[in-house]
Amino acid sequence: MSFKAGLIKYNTFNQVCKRSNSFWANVAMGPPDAILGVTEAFKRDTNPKKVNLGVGAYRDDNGKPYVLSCVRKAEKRLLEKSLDKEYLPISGTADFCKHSINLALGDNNPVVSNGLNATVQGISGTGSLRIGAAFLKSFFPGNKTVYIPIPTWGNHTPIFKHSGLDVKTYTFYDPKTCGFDFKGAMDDISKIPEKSIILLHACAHNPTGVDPNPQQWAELSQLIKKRNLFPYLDMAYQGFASGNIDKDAFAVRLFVKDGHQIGLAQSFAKNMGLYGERAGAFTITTASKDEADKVLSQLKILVRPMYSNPPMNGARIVTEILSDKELRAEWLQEVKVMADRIISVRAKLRENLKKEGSSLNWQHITDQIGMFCFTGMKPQQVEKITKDFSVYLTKDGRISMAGVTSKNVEYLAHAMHTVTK
Ligand code: PGU
Repeated sequence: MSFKAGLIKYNTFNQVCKRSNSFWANVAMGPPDAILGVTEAFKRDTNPKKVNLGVGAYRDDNGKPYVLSCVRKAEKRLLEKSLDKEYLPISGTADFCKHSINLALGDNNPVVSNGLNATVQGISGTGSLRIGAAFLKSFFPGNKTVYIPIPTWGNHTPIFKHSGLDVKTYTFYDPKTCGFDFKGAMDDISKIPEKSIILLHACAHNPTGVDPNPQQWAELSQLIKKRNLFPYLDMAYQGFASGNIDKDAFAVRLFVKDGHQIGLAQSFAKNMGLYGERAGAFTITTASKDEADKVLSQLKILVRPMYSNPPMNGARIVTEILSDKELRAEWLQEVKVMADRIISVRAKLRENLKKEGSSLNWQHITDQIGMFCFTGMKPQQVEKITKDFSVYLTKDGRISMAGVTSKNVEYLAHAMHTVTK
C-alpha cells in the first residue's frame, strides 16, 4: 500500500471509530488505589526532599529498596541449577507449600504430621487471601459473611466482596488510646452470628500497628470458639512485628492448639523482601486427611480458571532459603535486622518530634509495632504534609515506618510537627 493510501485508510478508520459509539464510551475514570496510588503520586513529585511513606515496603537506612543477602545467594544457587520453566502444578510446588505451613505452625506440628492441612501456593498474600475467599464463598457451610476489624488493610473489603462474600465489621482500635480496644472487640465478637467468618491479622496489624497481647489472644480464641466462628488469619508480616518468626506466629499456633480449624493466608513479600515475586500460600486445616485431600481438590478447581498455576521464581527462592540450614539462619538474622531498624527509627521519630517542641503525646509511635504507625493525623493534615513537604502517606494517617531513615527522620518530624501543631 502506498503511503497516501495508507494515510487515507488510517484517517477513515479514525473517523469510523469516533463516529460509531465506542464499546467503552460509558467507562468512567476510576479513583487511584488508596495505597499503591500514593506511590504513583510520589513518583510524579519533583521535590528532592520527597519521602514515600505510603506503601509498606522495607527500605534500608539510605531509603533504598533492600534485597536480602540470603535471597541473592538463593538466586545464585538457583541459577547454577539451570532449572526448567515447566508449568508448576495448579497448587504450586509441594515443597514450597510444606515449608510455608511449617513456618507458620512450627516444625513437627501435629497438623502437618497428620496430613490435616490443605495448602496451596498463592500469588503472594493478596492472591492467597483471594483463593481462601473463593473457597469460603463456595464451601463455607455457615453464614457467608466475613467480619473484619475496623480499621483494616484497605484491600480486605474488595477481596472479600469480589469473591461474593458479605463484609461486616467489629471494633478493634481505640482512637482515644491509640491502642487495641479489647473490650470493644470482645463485645462485638460476642454478637457476631454463630458460624460466621472472622478475619484476624495474625501479627503487626495493618494499619494500626496494634496487636492483642497473649492473654487477650487467648480470650479472643475462647470467645471465637464459643461463638463457633471460623477464624481466617492473614499473616503478611511474620517476623516483622518482633523480629522473631516464632513469636510472631503466636496467634496462629494458639488458635490451632485451641482446636480451631483455621484459614491462613501467608505472604513472603515483607519478611523475605520478595514483594514483586508474589510468593505466598493459603491453608485450610481439617479434621482428617481425607477432608484435607478433598479440600485441596476443590482449591485446585477454583485456582485453575483464575490463573491456572502460580509463578515459580519466588517460590523457588523461598524453598531454597527455608530448606537450607545456612541460608535459613542468615534469613532469620536479616528479618531481625529489618525489624530492629524499624524499632530504632520509631524512637528517633519520637525524639525528633519532642526536639521540634511538639506538645502532643506521640507515645503510640513507639508502642505500636510492625511496619506501620497509625499517627492520628487527620485527612487535612495528611493533605497539607503532602502538599507542603512532599511527605506521602495514606489518607488515614498511616505511615510506613519502613520508609523512615536516619536521614529523613528530622525532616519528617519537622513536617509532622508543623502540620499538627
Ligand atoms: N495482608 C495485609 C494485612 C497486608 O498489609 C498486605 C500488604 C497483604 C496482605 C498483601 O501483600 P502481598 O504483597 O500481596 O503479599 N499491604 C501493603 C502492601 C501494599 C498493598 O496494599 O498491597 C500495604 O502497604 O498495606
